Amino acid sequence: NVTEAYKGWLTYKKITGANWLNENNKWLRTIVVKDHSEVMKSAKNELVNAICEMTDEEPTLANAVESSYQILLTTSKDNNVESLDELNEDGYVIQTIHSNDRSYISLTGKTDKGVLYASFHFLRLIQTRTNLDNLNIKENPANQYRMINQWDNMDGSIERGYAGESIFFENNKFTTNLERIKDYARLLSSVGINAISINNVNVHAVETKLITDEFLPDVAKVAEIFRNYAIKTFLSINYASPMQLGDLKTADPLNEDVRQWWKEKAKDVYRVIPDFGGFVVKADSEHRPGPFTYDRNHADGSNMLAEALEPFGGVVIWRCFVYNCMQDWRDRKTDRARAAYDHFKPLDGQFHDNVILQIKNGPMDFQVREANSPLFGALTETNQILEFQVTQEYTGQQRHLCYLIPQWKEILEFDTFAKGQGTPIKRIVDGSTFENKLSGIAAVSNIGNDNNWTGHQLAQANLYGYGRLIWNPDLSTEEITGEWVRATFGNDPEVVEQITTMLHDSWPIYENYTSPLGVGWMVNPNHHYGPNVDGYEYSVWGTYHFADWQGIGVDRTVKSGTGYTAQYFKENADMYESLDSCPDELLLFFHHVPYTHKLKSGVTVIQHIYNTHFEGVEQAIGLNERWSKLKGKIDEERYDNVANRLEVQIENAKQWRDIINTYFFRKSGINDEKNRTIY
Ligand code: GCW
Repeated sequence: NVTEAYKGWLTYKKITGANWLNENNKWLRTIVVKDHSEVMKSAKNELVNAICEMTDEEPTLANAVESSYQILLTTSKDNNVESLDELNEDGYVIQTIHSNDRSYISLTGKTDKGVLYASFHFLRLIQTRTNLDNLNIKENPANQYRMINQWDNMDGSIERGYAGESIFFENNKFTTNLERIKDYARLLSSVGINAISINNVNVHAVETKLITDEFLPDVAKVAEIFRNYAIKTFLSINYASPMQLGDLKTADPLNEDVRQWWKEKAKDVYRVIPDFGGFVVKADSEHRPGPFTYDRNHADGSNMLAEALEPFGGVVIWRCFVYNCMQDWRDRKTDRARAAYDHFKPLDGQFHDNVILQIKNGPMDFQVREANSPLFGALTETNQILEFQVTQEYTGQQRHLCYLIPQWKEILEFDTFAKGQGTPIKRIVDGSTFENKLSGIAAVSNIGNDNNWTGHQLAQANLYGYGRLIWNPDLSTEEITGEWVRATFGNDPEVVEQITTMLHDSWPIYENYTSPLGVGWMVNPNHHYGPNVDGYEYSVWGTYHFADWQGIGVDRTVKSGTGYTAQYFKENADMYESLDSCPDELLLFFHHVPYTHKLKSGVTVIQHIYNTHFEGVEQAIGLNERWSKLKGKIDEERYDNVANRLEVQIENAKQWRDIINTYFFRKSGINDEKNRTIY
């Protein structure tokens, strides 16, 4: 159903209201394309289709700039554009050029990829009604790898997917609906994504065979679609493949037969897909096989794969989500938060230069609030990329509204002090601080085959914003939101205002009625939806809050706890170690305190829990009221989708409120100062 819900931010709504069009239509009538690669064709097609939809006039195509008022797509230098030398591989310049004999708009890239990105940017300018007479824009992406990870299984299910089934696989085969994959490629490349891994990092039996002749031709077809949109394709692999696919008795990375097996395998893959990106690997993590079985470390494991891929220019993206998932809750010394650092910091400098470590933003697991991974800044000689989660596993599963751009911005801006003050995470993962050869950001996708891709219509903003933010981490949340809302819903000021503020308020609202003060979890085991305070309290996963009748929180200090705070550089270690300087929002992540402990905000911990949970529900109700003002201003499909989900959100928020408040009232015996209903 190619409705606006489906088109997302590539909704090229017909431009109504004559003003903008009268002034700017002159620029939109002819497109000159200078060379004819597939990527260039994608750019041209997007422009032609979009302009046609927006203006009702199909632009004509030409081979050279002959008259005035044309759009020129080119990678060549001979068109009066300055500053081309300042562009990197994916960069571009958009310029309205007024030369002696003619005026035209040039979309120039150093490569055809840049031209594609410029074209999408140019269309965004039209969607947001920018005057085109004097454009002068230069863009270089800050990050080299701008990646999406699908957690899709070949049976069609998606691990942590909340928007239907896979668009790639069904019934243990590849889909035949390649058109939908192409539309996904358009969405991704329109925000600058340049890499994708198409299968779940938990690689099960059938998916293990993706790197065999049985499936490689299908992978090649998908890779071709993505290639045309400047996106490289990767696969997640099973570390034990030599045993499961070959007839080896071991997957020991130092075993010669194993090494040879992977070298042959890499040849097979590159024979079919010469520009294949490489392997994504989840090893020794949550029961997945890995080098630990053979008493080898993660440098041994990843370097072995790196050697196999190296002749073809491939890379190994090796995840750092390695921790003991068979912990005993009675053991207070083992701390899951420490795990990634403890495993990988000692290996810094031992990885081949086509290995990239992929590090989750936090040391635990994509909670609504947690500390930032202390590995950022600690690895000085290792390629790395940061991993975000766009899919809302712990943030409402796309039934609740939770706009994550503000959270990601906070993370990227966090000062690690790795090279003294002014070493934010964004400058570590972009490779500039330690001059890494390979660097960037990846994230787990939130899409499935629901007509609107993301289940919750407004969750599209998280995918859009992710791409835009990692292209340029200096963009403000407001800029990103503004673009998305206008491109998606049009320029009606009331629509723009309501949706913008709803998005901006949504993460704090979700935090208010879920787990408090950075402690995390308190969700139902397995599916992770809905409140269950002790759901993970006595389990093996290392995810505890330690609430008793007197207090709550995880003591991660050096002085009396797990010593986790020492993994940070001194300024941050000191800040978190001390109760006085630890920020409120992370208090229970770092400290175990009595319920009567006074926060910097002036209220006690227990009163904070009560207040935020009552408030959170009221705020969720407020979101619904704001949305209802837009009835009639938005098409029904999108309006109803959000309205229905907001109803669910309110009911679930009440559930969260009452379970959390009741739990802590019963534990602590302390009354709510305002005597509100607690059960
Ligand atoms: O938090 C966990 C998720 C798993 C996921 C894992 C990971 C793909 O609950 O579903 O597995 O993270 O990131 O590997």
